[in-house]
Amino acid sequence: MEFVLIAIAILVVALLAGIGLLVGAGRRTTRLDDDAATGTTLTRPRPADTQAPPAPSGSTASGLGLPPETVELPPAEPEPGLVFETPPPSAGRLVRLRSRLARSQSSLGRGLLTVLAREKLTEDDWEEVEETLLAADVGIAATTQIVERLRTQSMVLATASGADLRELLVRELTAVLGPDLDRTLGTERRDGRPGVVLVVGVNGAGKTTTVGKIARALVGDGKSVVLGAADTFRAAAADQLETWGERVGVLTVRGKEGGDPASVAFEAVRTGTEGEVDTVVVDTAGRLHTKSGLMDELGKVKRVVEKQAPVTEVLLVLDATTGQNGVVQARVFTEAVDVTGVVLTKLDGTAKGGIVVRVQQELGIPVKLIGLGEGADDLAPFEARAFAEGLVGGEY
Ligand SMILES: Nc1nc2c(ncn2[C@@H]2O[C@H](COP(=O)(O)OP(=O)(O)OP(=O)(O)O)[C@@H](O)[C@H]2O)c(=O)[nH]1
Ligand SMILES: [Mg+2]
Repeated sequence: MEFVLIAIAILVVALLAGIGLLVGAGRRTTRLDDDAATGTTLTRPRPADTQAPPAPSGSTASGLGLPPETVELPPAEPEPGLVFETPPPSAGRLVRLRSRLARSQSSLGRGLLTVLAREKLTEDDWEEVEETLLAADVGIAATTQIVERLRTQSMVLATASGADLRELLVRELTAVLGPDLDRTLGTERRDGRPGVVLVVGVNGAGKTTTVGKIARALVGDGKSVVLGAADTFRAAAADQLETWGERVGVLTVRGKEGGDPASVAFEAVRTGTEGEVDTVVVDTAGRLHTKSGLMDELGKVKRVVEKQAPVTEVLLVLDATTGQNGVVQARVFTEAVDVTGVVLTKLDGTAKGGIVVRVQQELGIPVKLIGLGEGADDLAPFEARAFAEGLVGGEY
């Protein structure tokens, strides 16, 4: 009799668990991981087969009381009726997007070309050239270099056609943009571990948007990606990131609002390592709940992540419209974490495209990516020549 009762109890429990899993599979995202200590949840778009809930990851398994096993990320398939977007590859994007630098063009390109086209250049004209470059935030050192080089070519300038002048200017601007700097993004797997990209910057600079855009570009280049929502300052930040991920079928690891950012980052990298993805991209906060300094916290996030895998790229996101202020902020970040590349966002909204030159010269760090709009694919790998062409404007 006892055995019969036990058997019935087991049946009832199994039935309830089965119903629970089916209901769970109907949600917008599937919850794979619930780590009580960190409150980390792992979500990704629900697999198409609703009858078979996704295989739990190692951490999930321990959360559910199942034996740990290797993480096998469920196949990335959209919910019925939804189609994952296929973003364009990253190569050649700047050439396509360079006209977005139109505001810079109108002040810098047109301004300079008008002066240089004058028949005989006077001291006043050269001063005007200098002022135009400074107004575009090119910085004193580079401005001096450009003006000096143009002056030595004034004989050539006197007879040059419009197209020749434009070419000359593009060449001089390219030269101060550091055409030979190594701008390779550290996103590749190394020694059996994913590339880890940490994205830092002040509040509102465009970090989350940039992480989302990077994920799309990587997917467009055929890479597998996991996102870490280590901005736990507000829950909406993780939602924002998750939405970016879901559109292209990328998994987001997130934590509780106010939780420990380092744990979320750690968990994201662990998931990426076990799932053998190419790249883990970690978004961080520009503000904190706790009194501990943001810089201390970022340092901690990096140290904790490195227990799993080396951080292969630290990207500092700077809002191009903030000018000198942005450069000052940037120094603080470079002291806290070893920044390896700069992302300049909102270059579509400023006439000060020359800020790229200043940032590179004053920080000694290459600009690797630029944001040229709010659209999902408005992020481009930086290329000196294409950027100079964008600044000068005209037909190419
Ligand atoms: N025009 C333009 N807007 C951008 C660009 N990059 C980001 N933005 C906008 O900037 C705003 C802030 O972007 P977020 O990505 O939320 O900034 P964040 O650094 O994550 O901000 P916090 O999480 O609050 O620290 C959003 O409205 C973005 O759409 C860009 O390249 N061009
Ligand atoms: Mg953000």
